[in-house]
Amino acid sequence: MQYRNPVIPGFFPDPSICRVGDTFYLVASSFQFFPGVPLFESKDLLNWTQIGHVLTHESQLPLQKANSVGGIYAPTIRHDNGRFYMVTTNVSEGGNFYVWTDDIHGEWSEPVFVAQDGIDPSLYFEDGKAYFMSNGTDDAGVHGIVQCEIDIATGQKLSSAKCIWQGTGGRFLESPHLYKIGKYYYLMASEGGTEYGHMVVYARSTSLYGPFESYPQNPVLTNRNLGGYLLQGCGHADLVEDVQGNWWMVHLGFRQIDQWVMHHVTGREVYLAPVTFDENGWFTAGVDGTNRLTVETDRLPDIVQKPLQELTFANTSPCREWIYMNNPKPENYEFTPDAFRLRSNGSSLSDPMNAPTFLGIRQQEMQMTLAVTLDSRAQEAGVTCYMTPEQHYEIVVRKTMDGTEVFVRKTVGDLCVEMDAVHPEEGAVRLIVEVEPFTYKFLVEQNGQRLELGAGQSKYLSTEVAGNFTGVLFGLFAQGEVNGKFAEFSDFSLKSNA
Ligand code: 6LW
Repeated sequence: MQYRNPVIPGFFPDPSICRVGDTFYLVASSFQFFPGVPLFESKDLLNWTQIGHVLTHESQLPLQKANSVGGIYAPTIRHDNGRFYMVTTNVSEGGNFYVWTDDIHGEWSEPVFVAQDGIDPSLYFEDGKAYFMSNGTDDAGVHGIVQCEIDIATGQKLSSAKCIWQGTGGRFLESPHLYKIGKYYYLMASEGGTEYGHMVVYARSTSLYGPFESYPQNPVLTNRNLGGYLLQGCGHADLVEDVQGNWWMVHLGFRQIDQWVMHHVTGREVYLAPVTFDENGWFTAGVDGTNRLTVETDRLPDIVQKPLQELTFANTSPCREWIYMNNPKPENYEFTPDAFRLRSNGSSLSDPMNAPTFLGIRQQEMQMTLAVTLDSRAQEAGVTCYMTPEQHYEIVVRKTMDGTEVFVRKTVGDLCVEMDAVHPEEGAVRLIVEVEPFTYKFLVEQNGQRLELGAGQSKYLSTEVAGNFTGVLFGLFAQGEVNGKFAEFSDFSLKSNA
């Protein structure tokens, strides 16, 4: 059979996976968005259901100081002795911490902090002991993958941190994970940076603290030499064994908007690659050390991979598919079964720190249609294609002295353009975004009449332009004067045309 990659499309970077019984669990980074650390489950590695988020309370996730490259970086999920742990870094406040739960569908604990620097923390459990590692600096001042034993109840360090590996010489050694498989400890990491040079590397040892011997054929997985292939940036991986005893790797990668156009807007997504051990205890991954958009395998017989379904307000919910920017002020949001109501808190989409009233849902494909009905009393409300405070396009419905105007505003860096406005009658309008690989087209509809408002080139919203770690979100927003008046969004639809 063949399976399709990505297995989870859209901005879900830095995947980490574990299996408990016959169920796989996966988490991803969330940066400045709230709630934090999306959590998925799957029975078959191909079809994933988002069951919520790990960090759902402000006490677990203070984001007041998080800008568009701040907040929550690379999480790791592990299970030990009946308990799930998720360890991560809030780079804007607090550093490395973990939370735990005994009920994966329930609430997680308050944060337990670990006084060890570095990002991309991971946990390894053995014989009742817990080990913490990160890509940081050890207690002797040596930089690399550093490891210490911790008290898992308190987060206290029980040993000094020791650098156990410095990688193979590529830049940005990151995302370490340790596994014991057979007689070896395997230490897997990434190098090359999370762009086009990204790669997965590993080393092994018979001891937990090394010395580690590098896999002679490193990198074990990279698409860096696949010029002109849509899937790029493969790295930041985690391993899991399925019930049948097959090994798999989940890793991040991204899809360019076109074969020869090195821009991507859908963020870093989740990819799956088969892993095979040889008789000497080394493993290979993917298709000749690369990963592909379709992968041939006989390991997943009879599994039907479901396509993306149309998303509506009925089958999505706030705090699951819909996420806020930074810590939201609940009084500015109202929800009914049919509508989301938003009112301005005075900040705007271009405000670098102060989060506007906003609910966003990920762009998961490069060909999509979004439509929503907006009945607004707010000074400004609408639908945005949002990457960062400096990169966003939106349809704005603005109230003026003379009534309502609808227009497209495009912000790219310090350039801001407002296109020609149309003037609908009072009452609701339907806003439509036609998403294509190279463009976002914006339309407005009222009384059966559809008007084109303009278009924006997708590449200016890309990660290559924005220089960030996320992907485009389609956001519903209200901004401008704080007048207590709501903008009501209803009849939402987002569907893939891919
Ligand atoms: C993350 C690092 C990375 O901490 O990107 O691709 C950083 N890898 O491991 C942010 O997602």
